[in-house]
Amino acid sequence: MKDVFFIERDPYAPVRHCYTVSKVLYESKSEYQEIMVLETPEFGKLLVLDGVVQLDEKYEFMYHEFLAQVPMHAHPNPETVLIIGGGDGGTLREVLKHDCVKRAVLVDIDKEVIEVSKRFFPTLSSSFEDPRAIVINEDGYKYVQDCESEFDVIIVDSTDPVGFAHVLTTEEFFRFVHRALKEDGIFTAQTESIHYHLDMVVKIQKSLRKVFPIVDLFTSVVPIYAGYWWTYSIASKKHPVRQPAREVKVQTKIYSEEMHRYAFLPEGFYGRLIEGEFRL
Ligand code: AG3
Repeated sequence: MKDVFFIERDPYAPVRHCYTVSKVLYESKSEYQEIMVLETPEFGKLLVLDGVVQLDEKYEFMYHEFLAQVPMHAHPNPETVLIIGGGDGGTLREVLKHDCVKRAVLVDIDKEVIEVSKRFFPTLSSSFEDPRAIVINEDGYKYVQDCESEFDVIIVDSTDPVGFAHVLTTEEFFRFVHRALKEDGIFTAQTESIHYHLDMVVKIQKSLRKVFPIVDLFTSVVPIYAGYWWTYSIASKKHPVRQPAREVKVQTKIYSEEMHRYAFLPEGFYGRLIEGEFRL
């Protein structure tokens, strides 16, 4: 049999990943996007939305653990958590590892992504069975506008900020998030590649600084995302974020107290990057 390849349609990166595919397991067009599930010999299954690979079974933990565990551990006692996007359930799984969480609301605009994840990605979507999980199919941007002092942690696990996810990177949205958080709440969002999307990272960081007193950037390696070196923006009303506020007791593959600190860029380097004194 001949090898079959899938070439990713990354909207910004100057390189395109090409995957060897053993089987196309699912292909459809939902109300919002094209959804595909591909089987690969190297990465396990891939979830592809609008031509961009969102996750693979082999390395998804390197994204989900950092995105969720850093804000969850920076907060001393997160009880109520809001996830915007994240319809595959990976971020929800990480959040629900914490016994202190009483309620985790996941708002994803596209219910077909949740259904597809339930069918093909049980190690991520089993989190939907947890009685503390509340799933809402709505536009997260709209949902957050009606919340006030409700959440300890808010996490955005979105697709690239093109199309309907773009509004989730605006200063206006960050103001709604600020209001939706409790007085010591923490916000985190995935904010793309540190080199290919640096202008976007800087813009997001500067907008967050207009709204929150504490703003920072952490990174992790995600082997399937172009550039590999991925950023997460974090903003806090009160708690420092560069170290965990409590002991790491949850089971993880890569996240630890040490990795939490390591994920943050040295202050001088971070400052020069955001001020545009240094370009990657
Ligand atoms: N969401 C972020 C995917 C970004 C990939 N972008 C890219 N390669 N240009 C992942 C969702 C997983 N829960």
